[in-house]
Amino acid sequence: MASTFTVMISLLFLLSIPSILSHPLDPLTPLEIKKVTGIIKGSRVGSLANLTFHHVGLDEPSKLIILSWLSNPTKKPPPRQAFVIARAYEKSYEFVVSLSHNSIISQHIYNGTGFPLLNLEEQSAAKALLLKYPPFIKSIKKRKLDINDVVPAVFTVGWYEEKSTSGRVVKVLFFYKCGSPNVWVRPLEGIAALVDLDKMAIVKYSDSQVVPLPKAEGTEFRGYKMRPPFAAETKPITVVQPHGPSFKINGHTISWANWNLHLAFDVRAGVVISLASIFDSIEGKHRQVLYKSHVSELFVPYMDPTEEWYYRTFLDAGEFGLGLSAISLQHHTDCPANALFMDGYYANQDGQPIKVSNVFCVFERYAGDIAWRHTESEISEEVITEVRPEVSLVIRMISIIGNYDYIMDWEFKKSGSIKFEVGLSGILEAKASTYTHTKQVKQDIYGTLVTKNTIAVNHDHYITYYLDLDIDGEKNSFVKGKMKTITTDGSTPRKSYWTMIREPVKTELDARVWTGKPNELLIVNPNKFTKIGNQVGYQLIPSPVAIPLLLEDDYPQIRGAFSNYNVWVTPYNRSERWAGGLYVDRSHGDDTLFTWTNRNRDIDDRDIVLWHTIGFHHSPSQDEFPVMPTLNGGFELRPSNFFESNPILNLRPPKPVDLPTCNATTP
Ligand SMILES: *[C@@H]1O[C@H](CO)[C@@H](O)[C@H](O)[C@H]1NC(C)=O
Ligand SMILES: *[C@@H]1O[C@H](CO)[C@@H](O)[C@H](O)[C@H]1NC(C)=O
Ligand SMILES: *[C@@H]1O[C@H](CO)[C@@H](O)[C@H](O)[C@H]1NC(C)=O
Ligand SMILES: *[C@@H]1O[C@H](CO)[C@@H](O)[C@H](O)[C@H]1NC(C)=O
Ligand SMILES: [Cu+2]
Repeated sequence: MASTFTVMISLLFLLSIPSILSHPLDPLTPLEIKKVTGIIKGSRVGSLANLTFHHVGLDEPSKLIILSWLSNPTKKPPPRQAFVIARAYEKSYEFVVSLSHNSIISQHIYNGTGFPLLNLEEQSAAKALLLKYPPFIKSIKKRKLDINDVVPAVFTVGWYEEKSTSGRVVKVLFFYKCGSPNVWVRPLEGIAALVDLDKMAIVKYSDSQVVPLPKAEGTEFRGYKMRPPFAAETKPITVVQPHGPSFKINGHTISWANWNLHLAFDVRAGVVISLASIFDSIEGKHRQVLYKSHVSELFVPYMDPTEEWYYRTFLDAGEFGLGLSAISLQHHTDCPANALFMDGYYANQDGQPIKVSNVFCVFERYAGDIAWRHTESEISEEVITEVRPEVSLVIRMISIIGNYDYIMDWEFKKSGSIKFEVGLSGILEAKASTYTHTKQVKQDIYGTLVTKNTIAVNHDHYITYYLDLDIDGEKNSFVKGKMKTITTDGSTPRKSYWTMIREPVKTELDARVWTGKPNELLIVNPNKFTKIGNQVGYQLIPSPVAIPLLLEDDYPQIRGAFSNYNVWVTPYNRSERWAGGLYVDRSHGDDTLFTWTNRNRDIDDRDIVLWHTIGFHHSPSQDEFPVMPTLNGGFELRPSNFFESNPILNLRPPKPVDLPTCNATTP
């Protein structure tokens, strides 16, 4: 009794005293998650049915409210609200809950196409169902395998205008762990089950063929199991900051060098960066750059059209959640020795807060790179050399979507650049096959034979970023600079040169771009110029580019239509955040960046959002087996006439650091 009482007192205390560190964009705290789901469970629909929670997150105050609060942050922060998607009676319920009034502000049933994020508990339940299913047990016996070594996994199935299976169904597929933890390269090809998640029932089961199980040998990846000869080793290396890091984390606000930003965890997007502003020493104040940015969707279509594989066309952010799939980062390996860590919280199926410790790391990167330099040797009296080392701030999260590991970095530079980088690692999605040598292959195998009996299937990764830039204010414009070859009139020995023709883009459809062509893409503030008259802006330096190769009317491409172009610009709209739609699982592609922009709205001199998709066409190779060395790609947002001159010109040369272990000795 006494302990319950104390807990209650402390809960009340925590709830009633606003933390001095709280910021209106902070993610829901564990207490807030409990409170929100408790209110919903106590409501009429909650008391009649067993609601399952699929999305519990902050319902952000409007931009207007945030900006007005920012102008005077000592003011009381705006009231906190949560946005929730729950399932009951095979329907998706949307709730907006007020945390200050402990009440449901709005509630309605979503009746459009598609379903919310899959929660982890229902995936486990679907898998457990199969392990007790007599026909499946029979299939395993038939193959002379041990059911205790079977590892089931849940796969989303997309949408193909099916008449028969309209519900919230997933496939359960099977893998084998005896002899190696590398289950993804050892599929029990030919066995598949279709499970209805709402009914939690097997609706279809098939055991169509027996394909040899790929051998365990050569698939191991655990360090302690490795035997010589080992790969070449290098001597120990680390980053040492004897005076500690140069950044400060205050709640969720991070300040470092000339940058200020807010970092939040979201169950769907993972990392959400807001209110990134940079100090301008000439203007003597912080200037707005990025109102909000996060990964909006991750589209991974596989290229095997056969019965057992055709449906594998994942929309990972909206189906599995990049935050929900994020792991606790390891000190010294996932992040360098000088990293600090932050935790994240999400709501499980029952609405209980679940902690993911060390879900983000924040560190200063110094990898021996150069921020700027010049050696002047034309002046005869002296040789001048000025060099400024590059030290940047990195925020990292790693999501594990089944077999793949996505390492996502946000890097802030003192020069004003922001780099967005993705590293792909993990295990290739493999198909078991009878082939043991490429000589036997006489037809399309939809991938690469990476070892005997194992085909790594061709696929793409498209990562779409939501980039709400607010360059010195909300009203911005998108400018396309076309580089044009000009033929001279013969008055000069040169026959040609290129010039830049910059044009503001007025509407959404004209803003769609393929970045393969030599273009300069700018978000500018059309109402602000430098002292000498250039328009203040930021440039998108795109990369890497992957042009979709599927037909535009193919079902996966309709659902992933946001990859039809790799640059889009839309007018800011609070409800347009998820490029594949809010309800992505089994969606029909009727709520995508593609459908929104077809309205061809005005985007000139207003609050606009830039969307950029980076892509990888992945035709696997043996070098990526049994674990894939990281493949990196990313893009940069770089100041373009944003500052009057190089903002780090007056960065003082670094003082020599004298640390006992840091001097390289010349042999
Ligand atoms: C809700 O869950 C409880 C406990 O698991 C169960 O006994 C009850 O039948 C469920 N109610 C409904 C409406 O599904
Ligand atoms: C779906 O909801 C909308 C708006 O709430 C309503 O106008 C429409 O009739 C509903 N459609 C169905 C099929 O229930
Ligand atoms: C905002 O976006 C939603 C979803 O696309 C749309 O229904 C609504 O009309 C949009 N609002 C405006 C003002 O464009
Ligand atoms: C490391 O190098 C610095 C600069 O060359 C020198 O002053 C210092 O004595 C060296 N320290 C050690 C431990 O060798
Ligand atoms: Cu890949």
